[in-house]
Amino acid sequence: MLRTAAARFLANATTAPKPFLPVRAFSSSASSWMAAPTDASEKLTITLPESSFDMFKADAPNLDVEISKEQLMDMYTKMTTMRRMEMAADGLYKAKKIRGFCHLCNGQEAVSVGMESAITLADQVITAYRCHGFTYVRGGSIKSILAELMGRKDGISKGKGGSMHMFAPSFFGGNGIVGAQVPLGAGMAFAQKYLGNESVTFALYGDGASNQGQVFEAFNMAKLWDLPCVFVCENNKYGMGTSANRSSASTLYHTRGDYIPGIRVNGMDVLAVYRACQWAKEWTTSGKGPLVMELTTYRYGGHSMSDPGTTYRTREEIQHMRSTADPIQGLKARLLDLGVATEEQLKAIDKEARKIVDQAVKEAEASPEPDMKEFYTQVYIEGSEPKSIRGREPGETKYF
Ligand SMILES: Cc1ncc(C[n+]2csc(CCOP(=O)(O)OP(=O)(O)O)c2C)c(N)n1
Ligand SMILES: [Mg+2]
Repeated sequence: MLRTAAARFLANATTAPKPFLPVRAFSSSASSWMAAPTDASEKLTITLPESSFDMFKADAPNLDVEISKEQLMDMYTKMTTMRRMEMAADGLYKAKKIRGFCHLCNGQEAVSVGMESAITLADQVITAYRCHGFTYVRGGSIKSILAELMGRKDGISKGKGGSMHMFAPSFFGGNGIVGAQVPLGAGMAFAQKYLGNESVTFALYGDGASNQGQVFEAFNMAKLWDLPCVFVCENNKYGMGTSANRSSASTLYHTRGDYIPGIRVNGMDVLAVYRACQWAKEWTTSGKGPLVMELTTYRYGGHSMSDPGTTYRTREEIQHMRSTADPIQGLKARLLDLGVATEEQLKAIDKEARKIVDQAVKEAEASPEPDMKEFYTQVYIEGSEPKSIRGREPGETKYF
């Protein structure tokens, strides 16, 4: 039951462009909220606003979310820590310690956190370049993410991948080619079905990828074979400098699977994302075939750090979204309204998140650059290398 501040906040969040997100277990040191006098495992029922979902060829999920205080606090902790991590990356980039591409997920935290809360590591996730948050919720450490961004040995891809190429258990990246991960996701779902695993693949793509031919080829195969695949369009209203309205003849992304049922979800509300992903998992693993899920969200920054993000949208719009639809503030209002946590407890979590991230920054910076011989590892499966890899000039050719 939503009351006062949370109700007002979420009402605002749904008048403007809609978005959302979820979370999973966190590192032990951030558990100061556990001191709360209430039973952390006790389940609450929270009824989502009706505007949380728009449906296409399917009935809406039940709006009642059954969730424990522990889960709610975990979501808050993860979103707060993720925001802090991305703010640290922003600073490191501006200090020129991170070079090249860097795609931050500030504003979109409810997507990865809500989804992760609804699934397990038996389920699989694959996304595009905006992957730091997913890497974190799927089990990558903050140090390994920041070290990867700085090209250090302790990076999650040994410092050889950078912002777009991070992987974790049941998380298949981190893909830099627009749309390429969508058919890969369908293939991953095919493997799940073929092996008889009762699990689902969430394949994410942006509004900027949604008109690609390969997306529709993947839809077709997934429906022909009724694969347990949820195609998730993260609609943050803009691509790399172009608004969705200018690049898509239809921005009803949840309907664009045609013969595949769809759901549009408020992607700025972590609980709506959580509920939608639970529903989508039940749907796909019960043999009903694929779904298209649109998560309406908003990125506070540009496409990447080199895009100021203010040439194709106004500063006022960004400010409006921050002040009326922020996913962390939305969850905070709910937690306070429901009496799940006090202002002090939430402040303690914020403080702890800052401490954890500051420590991770220090450790990542202390990590050395990878050894030069790492250039040639993890390119081919050991034993299958060709005789040589051609360099830019003969002297640089590597002979195995
Ligand atoms: C095949 C291909 N074409 C073009 C690009 C350059 N490019 C990178 S991201 C992007 C658009 C991204 O838009 P969207 O999917 O909405 O992602 P967002 O930045 O909003 O998260 C483009 C055109 C690319 N990486 N791959
Ligand atoms: Mg976009």
